[in-house]
Amino acid sequence: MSNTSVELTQQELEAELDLAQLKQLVGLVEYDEAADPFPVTGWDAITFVVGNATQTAHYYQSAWGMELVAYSGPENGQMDHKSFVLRSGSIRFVIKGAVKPDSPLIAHHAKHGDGVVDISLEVPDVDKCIEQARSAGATVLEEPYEVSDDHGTVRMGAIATYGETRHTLIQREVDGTTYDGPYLPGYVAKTSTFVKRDCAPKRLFQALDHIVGNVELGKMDEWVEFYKRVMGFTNMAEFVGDDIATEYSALMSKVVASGNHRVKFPLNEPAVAKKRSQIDEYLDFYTGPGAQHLALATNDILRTVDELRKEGVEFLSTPDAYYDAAEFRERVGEVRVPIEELQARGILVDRDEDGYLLQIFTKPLGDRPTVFFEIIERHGSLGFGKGNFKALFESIEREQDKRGNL
Ligand code: TYF
Ligand code: FE
Repeated sequence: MSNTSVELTQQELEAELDLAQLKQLVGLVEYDEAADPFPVTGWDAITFVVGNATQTAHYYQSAWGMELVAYSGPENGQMDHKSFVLRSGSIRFVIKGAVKPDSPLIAHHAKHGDGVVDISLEVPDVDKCIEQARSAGATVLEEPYEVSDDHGTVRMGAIATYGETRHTLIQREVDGTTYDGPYLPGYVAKTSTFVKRDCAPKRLFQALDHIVGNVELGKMDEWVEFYKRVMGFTNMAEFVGDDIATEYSALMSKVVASGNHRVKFPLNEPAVAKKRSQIDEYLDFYTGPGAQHLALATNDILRTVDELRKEGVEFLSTPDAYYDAAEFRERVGEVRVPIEELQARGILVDRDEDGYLLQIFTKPLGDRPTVFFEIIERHGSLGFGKGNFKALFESIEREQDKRGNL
């Protein structure tokens, strides 16, 4: 563990986050970057294709307190679709929706509904990453290329991952100069016309912790191997194995992470159990593998949940029995707020040898039972809430039942 100088992404710097804060928020670890075959600086952007980007961009501002920072669309010569770039802390969401009736986004949306099309990563050397990916057998969707505007030059490439999801790799420093535009060439800076009481962005979440991928039955290990072989990721200890799978969760899960754990990808596959797996339900409604949930990191989960609920965001419920269970208080020990405050909001707690975490899950965000968010507040724990899997999966299954799942 030699390298302590984990680089900050441009977005993290702009969000005024330092390494100590990030370490707490998303559980960073030190690692030997020199030996990394596919160095990743961090998340660059998460791109969603939706049925109505104009309204979805409004929702992320009004309900989720995000800030509009950039735009591309017919008004600036990009006729195919509208694309809104939103920020909260160090995370950037790009929301795209078709304008032209023959936009390729239409077919994508017809097939998958609202969902994540691109998990873009910032890398220091895009050519090195694409070469590594190719030699490890990955599908290269875009060879390295450059785009420029008045703000400078960005170098990009793209590889395929599960389903129709891609990883665009973005190098923002080219020949010693860092691109200083609002997002990418082709986008113009845009601030919101959305006026909210005091107008200040709420920053309800500060960073992205992990993105979970759902893959088909029997494919989880292949995708774990993909991330290890292609991107040099390593396994994290947490997993859901056979035992839990058949008992109540109907899924299997393993986690891979980039060297410093900035980027973490749990991967789920369905398991055969009493009821149809929540992962099968996802695969049916998304029409294949895709991103299932994004975990948004906050340092004040009580405020985040209160603000979101005030705006009508719905969360999965947690029965009182979860907090009343005899072993509960013993298991979780001392946390920074009274348990009653957590219970009043349905926030889950888990503790492991490194510390604890607080987490809560929204209901599906769109019309299909596919993509949802998790809100997570870490206090030392590097896990994913293993101790909550039972309560969480039961809650998900209650929602499935309401949707008529067998
Ligand atoms: O990311 C995780 O592993 C936790 C638990 O369908 C989880 O957030 C796992 C699978 C799932 C929902 C949540
Ligand atoms: Fe999660």
